Amino acid sequence: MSIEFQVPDMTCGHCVKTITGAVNQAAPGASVAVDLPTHRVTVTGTDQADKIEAAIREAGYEPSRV
Ligand SMILES: [Cu+2]
Repeated sequence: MSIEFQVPDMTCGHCVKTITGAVNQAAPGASVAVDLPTHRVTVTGTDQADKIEAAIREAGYEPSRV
């Protein structure tokens, strides 16, 4: 099962790094795939969607579940 977020304000490599770090911290052991051109973050190996969404938000971005 994978959890997907759309993060429109993720715009560069720095954002990718910040968001990946936040997700890793919220869901240790999950794997994170980021597609910058489509602003899509896909997380697999966890069911902690709410926790991950909160972590991305805390990192300063506006994620929405897809
Ligand atoms: Cu950026």
